[in-house]
Amino acid sequence: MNDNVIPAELVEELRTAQRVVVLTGAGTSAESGVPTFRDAQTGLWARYDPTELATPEAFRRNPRLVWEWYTWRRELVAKAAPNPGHLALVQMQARVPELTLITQNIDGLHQRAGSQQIIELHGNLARTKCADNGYLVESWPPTEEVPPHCPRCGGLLRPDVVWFGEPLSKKTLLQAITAVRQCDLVFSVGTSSLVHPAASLPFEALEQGAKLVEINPDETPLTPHVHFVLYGKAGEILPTLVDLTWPQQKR
Ligand code: BJW
Repeated sequence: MNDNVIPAELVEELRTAQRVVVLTGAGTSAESGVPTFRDAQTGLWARYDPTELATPEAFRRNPRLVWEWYTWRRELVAKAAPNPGHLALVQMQARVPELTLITQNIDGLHQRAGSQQIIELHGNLARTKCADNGYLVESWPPTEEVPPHCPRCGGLLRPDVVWFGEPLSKKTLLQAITAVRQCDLVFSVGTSSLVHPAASLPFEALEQGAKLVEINPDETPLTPHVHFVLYGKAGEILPTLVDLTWPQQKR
């Protein structure tokens, strides 16, 4: 990523912004070795389409398969570390008066990098809940059953994530909408902008007069609507942008 690719106008927008929202997707964790949602899966999982596993129907049809897929992903994420993109967002948050990080990712890598004020739209892989009653479950007795059963009601356990066709938490979505409606600048980073309501958030900001920036190696449905497109990897562009914007405070 060449410094000249980042427009001076964007650097000025970021330097003077009071309220910034960063919306991240799976591409933000790609450089940590976590496959994006629509990338081909590897190994054992190569023959499964993630968009067909992340549904309540898939869980009803084959709870074991879905549980094991999430176990595999949990293990992958445990071995991964935050990348320079995650770390640059921590720096950005330290320098902007108010920065809200909204993530679609369930991997917890922003938290591990040190970001604060994170709105997790699609839940978190580290939490488990009862598929019947929604109780959050911290632990359960050792068992051979896959998935295990809820210690409170006997229902099946599942990850506390939001699958296709399931509503997002009202409170979480409201927090995200409020943040985008009040901000000056929105970054959409490493997301295909295909999945709603997350993909609608930058449009809410646009309606209120905010400037939009997209960071992605590829075009997305959002690209024609943004003020600045930075084609490339989040782990390269974000650190460069932070260094250009606050040059005296090099990391
Ligand atoms: C890089 C990079 C690098 C690579 N650097 N970039 C309105 C219109 C149309 C449809 C709908 C609508 N409203 C709702 C819907 C239906 C549906 C939906 O959006 N469907 C579309 C696919 C058409 N939405 C829902 O079902 C949502 N629920 C809902 O709306 O409920 C309403 C309701 C109300 C009342 C009762 C009942 C229902 C829920 C959506 C939940 C999404 N869940 C998942 C799974 C989470 C758990 C898990 O991870 O397993 O969330 S699906 C999956 O997609 C996951 C992701 O968070 C999400 C977004 O994917 P993301 O992050 O964009 O990843 P990718 O892989 O798509 O893209 C990666 C990008 O990175 C690419 O662009 C690369 O180029 C880029 N990249 N390397 C920067 N190094």
